[in-house]
Amino acid sequence: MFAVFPTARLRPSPFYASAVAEGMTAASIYNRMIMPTSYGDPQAEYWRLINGVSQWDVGVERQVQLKGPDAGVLAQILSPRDLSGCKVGQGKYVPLCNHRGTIINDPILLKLADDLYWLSIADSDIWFWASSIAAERGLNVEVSEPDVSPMALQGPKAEDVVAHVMGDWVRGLKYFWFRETEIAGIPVAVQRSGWSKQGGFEIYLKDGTRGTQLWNIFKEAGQPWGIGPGAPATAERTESGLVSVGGDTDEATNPFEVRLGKYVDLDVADDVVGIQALRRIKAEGVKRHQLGLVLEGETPAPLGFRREDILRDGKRIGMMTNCVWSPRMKANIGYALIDASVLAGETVQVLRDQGQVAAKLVELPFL
Ligand code: THG
Repeated sequence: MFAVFPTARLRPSPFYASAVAEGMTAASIYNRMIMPTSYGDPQAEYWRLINGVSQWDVGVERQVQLKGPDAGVLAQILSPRDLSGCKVGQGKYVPLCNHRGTIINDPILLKLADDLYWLSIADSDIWFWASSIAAERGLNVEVSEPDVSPMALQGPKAEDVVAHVMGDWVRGLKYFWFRETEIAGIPVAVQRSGWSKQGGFEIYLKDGTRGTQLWNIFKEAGQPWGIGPGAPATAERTESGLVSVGGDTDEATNPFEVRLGKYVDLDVADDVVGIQALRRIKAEGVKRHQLGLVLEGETPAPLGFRREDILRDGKRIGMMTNCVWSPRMKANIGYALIDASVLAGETVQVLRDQGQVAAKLVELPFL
């Protein structure tokens, strides 16, 4: 039995009661909210995501809403990715940087209307950031955190379940595109997205009083496909090469170092936060890069509370930022953030609590 004490300050998600009813056994804190991370059977949860369909309470992915005549201007000022081609109904993955070019969050941006955007954020306080920058730049835009909470359905059978509930039109949604609609009178936005590479959708609930009802609609509809509860899965996301900002990044990591350079357009306007630093970093040459690590050993040995140093020929070249047992690769795998001169194919040593462990550097994604 797991006990936490939801309070107004810890902001339980609208799906919190459902997560408890499903037998949640572990949780983490994300955006100062409770994020369920396990329901007691990590093996079953992993294989359900790989082979079936998994239902996640990801209400912690808060929305920062930009509303008003300058909403689009603010979105572009916050993001070093060129947003000029973004259409209403489209989402885009937009790493956000500070003025030094350090990555501070990696939201999905949803364009709901020409004057209405959501930033569906990872774990940092972008509401404060966006409202400060809007005020300092004198923009005509209201920044708020609306009552919107995503629930994810992930896995190869997610599309069948979501189509069964919402209609076959969802099969035609392109990646990160979404539609606002209702189900049983509950206002939602349905997007093809989610923090896995197994395919799936996110249902953004727009009325926090109806979380249990929405959860149960999908839980019941998913029975023929063997739906069950799950959570963003460290093993799957690592195998798939997804970045966890704040986990795989530190206080100095820029997007180029963690394979997010393709979401940076160096010719956006000079007033975009961080763009001048990013141009300088690119011109001077990026000093670190991110590769995969396949560690020796046949027993699961996940990363503990701290990142672990990586050595080559006895010299520190960087750190291992995550590590997890991969059920499909049958090895401990992780990410290395290391000197850009050290390349895939080389063997390095990771300084673990149990001693030095040899690891091979490989290109990401693993699978
Ligand atoms: N869903 C929603 N909000 C979120 C997340 C989510 N906010 C926080 C966090 N996750 C943001 N991080 C990511 C990281 C990667 C992806 C999505 C959200 C992703 N990336 C694909 C990839 O890297 O292959 C595709 C990116 C692209 O090329 O456009 O899907 O999960 N609502």
